[in-house]
Amino acid sequence: MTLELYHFDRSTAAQKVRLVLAEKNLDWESHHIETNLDKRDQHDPDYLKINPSGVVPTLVHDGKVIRESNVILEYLEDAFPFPPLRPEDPFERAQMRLWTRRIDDGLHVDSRIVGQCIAMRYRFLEADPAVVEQHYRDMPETVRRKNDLINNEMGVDSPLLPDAIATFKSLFREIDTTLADRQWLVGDMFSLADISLVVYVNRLASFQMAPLWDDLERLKDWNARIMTRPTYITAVTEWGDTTSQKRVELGQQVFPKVKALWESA
Ligand SMILES: N[C@@H](CCC(=O)N[C@@H](CS)C(=O)NCC(=O)O)C(=O)O
Repeated sequence: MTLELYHFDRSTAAQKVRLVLAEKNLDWESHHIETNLDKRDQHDPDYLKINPSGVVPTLVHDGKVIRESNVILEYLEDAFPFPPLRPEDPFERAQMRLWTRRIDDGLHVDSRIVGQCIAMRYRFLEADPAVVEQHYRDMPETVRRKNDLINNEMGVDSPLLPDAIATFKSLFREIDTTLADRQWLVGDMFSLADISLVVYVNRLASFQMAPLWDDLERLKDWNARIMTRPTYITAVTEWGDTTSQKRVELGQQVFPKVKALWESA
């Protein structure tokens, strides 16, 4: 049996797949796809054959290609059921899927909007314009391209940012409320719901935004519980910290503006 993962170290979508692989103690072969502007491996014609959207992650199990991180998580659960990360009870399973689909319903796009407006845009502003132009010409996903072009130009004044911040605020409050009488998001088990969402909390924190949810004690405890799991350390922390010095500085600079958006959301 072989499992191969095409992934990028700091990608949220890849982090959650690596977390599941670690929880299930599965061996896998790494194909590191450098998605930065210097390399742009995600647009390599050979990679596009297995992932036409030009994004990571992609899982290959005994030659079978599976893409879309939420689909990959459920696939791993079906193919390798132990230890389980999905509740047995049909109602709880439905609750778990309501949490995970939030990501595809907009959270992932919103996370990119926030990241691009606060920090990532500088990579594009500082790069050779010909390389940037080629990058966006090669990018298969139209929404991603259109959003980036607005966000690269406007930064924290982007018209897309207020709604993205509002999505995070309401999600984080909902997580905090849900945790009032339980340790994990669904039932009494650590599940794909917890794994999928925690990476977004930490992504926003890497942009120095954690003071925004300082009042959400249960969310903070839940986050800390997951971050101290040995699997989080091997699957996320050891693959590299997203909090570069530049990201810290940029996050601190725009914090007041983002805070105002959070407060008015
Ligand atoms: N819906 C996809 C989204 C994957 C995605 O957006 N991956 C990002 C990294 S988190 C990526 O590959 N970005 C490369 C790019 O935008 O060019 C999934 O969940 O697998």
